[in-house]
Amino acid sequence: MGDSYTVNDIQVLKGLEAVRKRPGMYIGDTGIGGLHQLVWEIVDNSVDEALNGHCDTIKVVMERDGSVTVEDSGRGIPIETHPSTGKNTVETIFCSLHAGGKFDDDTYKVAGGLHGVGASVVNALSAKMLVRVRRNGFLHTQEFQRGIPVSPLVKEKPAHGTGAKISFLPDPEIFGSLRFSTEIIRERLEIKAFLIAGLKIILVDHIENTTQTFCYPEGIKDFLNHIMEDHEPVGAQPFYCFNQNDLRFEAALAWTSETSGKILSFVNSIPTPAGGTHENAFRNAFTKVIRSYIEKRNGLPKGVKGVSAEDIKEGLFAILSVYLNGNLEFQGQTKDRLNSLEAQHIEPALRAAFETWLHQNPSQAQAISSRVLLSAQARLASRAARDEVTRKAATTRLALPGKLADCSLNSRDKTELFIVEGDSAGGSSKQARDRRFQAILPIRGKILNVEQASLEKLRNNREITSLIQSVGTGIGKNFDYSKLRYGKIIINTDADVDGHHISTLLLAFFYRFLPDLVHKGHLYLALPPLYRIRIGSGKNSRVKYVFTDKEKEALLKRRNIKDVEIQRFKGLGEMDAPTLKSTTMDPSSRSILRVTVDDEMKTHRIFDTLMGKDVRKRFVFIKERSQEVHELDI
Ligand code: 28F
Repeated sequence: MGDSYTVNDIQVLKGLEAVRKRPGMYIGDTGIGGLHQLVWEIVDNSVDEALNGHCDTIKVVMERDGSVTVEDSGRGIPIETHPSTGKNTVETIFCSLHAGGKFDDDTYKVAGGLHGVGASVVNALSAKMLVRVRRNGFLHTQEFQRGIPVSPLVKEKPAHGTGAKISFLPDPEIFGSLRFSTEIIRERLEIKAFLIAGLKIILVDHIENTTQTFCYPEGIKDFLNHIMEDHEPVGAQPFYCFNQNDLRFEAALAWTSETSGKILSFVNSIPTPAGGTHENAFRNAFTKVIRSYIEKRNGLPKGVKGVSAEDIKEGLFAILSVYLNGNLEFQGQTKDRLNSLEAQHIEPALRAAFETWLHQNPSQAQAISSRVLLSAQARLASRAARDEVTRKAATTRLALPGKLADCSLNSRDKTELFIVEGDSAGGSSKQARDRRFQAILPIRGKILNVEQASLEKLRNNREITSLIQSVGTGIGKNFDYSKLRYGKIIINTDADVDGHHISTLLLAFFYRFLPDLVHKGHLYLALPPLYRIRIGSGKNSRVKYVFTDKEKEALLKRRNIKDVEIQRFKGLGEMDAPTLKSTTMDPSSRSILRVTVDDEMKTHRIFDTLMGKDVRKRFVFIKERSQEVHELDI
């Protein structure tokens, strides 16, 4: 910097300071997610060049020193003095926070990321950054530290071609973890390569010494094939359409005969896992076209009144990629739901394209409409079964299930229902409870997996009916919150694998059929200990309860004690009443966790994965999550 500060310099410093003070506001968090956000911001600038047809190759290198280098074959960042700052354009882009909108709305038709402030945010949060630009026949470089230039823009040796190359080292003062994940970066880069047909993306990892190249000449058609893996499309041939005019978008989709499916949507090549306006418009378009096709051609089968958006979704695999010009608006806790209204305008174009395609491909159209009618019929059958379960529970409501040991108090805000596994745990819980406000319902064995079971099966499941009766509210359209009989519903299962499985099944049941109780915070998990450890003997002995093997090992190692007695609880039934009381039942000493739903979509997906039919998916999930589960903190 020069020796006199201008108003501009002060503004720049203030901007960067704001980023360093509240990094979360700009990149979400300062953990693994925020760390990787830095890479996305820089890569997205290269991707913007590619999206606008100026770049065919992007290379991302994970360096041994923890820095990342991103290089593109675009036009290179302009180096001339920028009229609004009086500085060169590189410095302007990398140091001014509020010079958003890519400075000039005409330069870029579409842009992703933080609307042009991405580069300065990454710079502010990097201990070091080196920018290299090939342009006008020369290499130009400039260096920064924590967002502040430490060199001028230097014109170096002559260089062929054009492009930008940026290396940055995330600042350890800001980030908790500095370890980039090849897998996370790979996944994101592969998606970019799928979304921009023909773009070549190379990922080099100098830590593991691996190089991977992604290039998909058929773009989202290749992407659809990839996510469908070994799923057979109904009607053999996927539908594909694109629009290059005012509103740029592309879609590829196919139905399978299975019930699972996957819709992946993107805006300006950024994933929108929670959907939003574009995805809704997409669903509407296909629902309307298929609905009118069925009504015109076949007519609806007996008993089926109409085709819903849900029916269309069943077995559907789809990629939707939309590009918008203006500022993108996102919604939701994790900002991954698109909220921009312009995206709705894809609906008429999608409808027209799909309609034409159906008329030109009658055999495909026939296969797809049969497939959709099948889900409509299945939906009606399960609705009928669900209503019957509710009716049964509702009519016998006055007679509470025989297995329920009810409490004497009636007031809902003081009472608690403990759901325990098996008669033996039921027996000891009855001894340990305070019968004035604590009720016990023993459940036998594993209750039905509600994600997989047809609703027909639910109806005949005794455990489920007695659960619904005890809770009192009814389910489905008969749900009545005012009839809730207990303020806390506490799931108390053994601390072993079977116990975890049963509590997961119960959680899934509540989440799917009594979601209001979960949202309103009535559901709890008790955490029974796995071991009792008595340290010392006689009068001076102390007792500690521990919840995991890891915790036990840690305790024994830390204390380095000789005189210990360890008791492992095989189940709640084996615990004596005082132990059970103090660890999971007595409000003054127990450990219980309230079940909350942070992110609806995520929870939805987690249950799908845990309880759904795809065993492989379930395995991956459990493997990936197991570490988190061990670290569960109370
Ligand atoms: C490794 C990361 O950041 N690549 C980029 C360009 C190209 C242009 C540009 C970037 C111009 C006036 C803002 C070139 N020629 N890779 C990158 N490549 N930025 S960032 O322009 C920025 C605007 O203010 C570019 C003509 N127009 C644009």
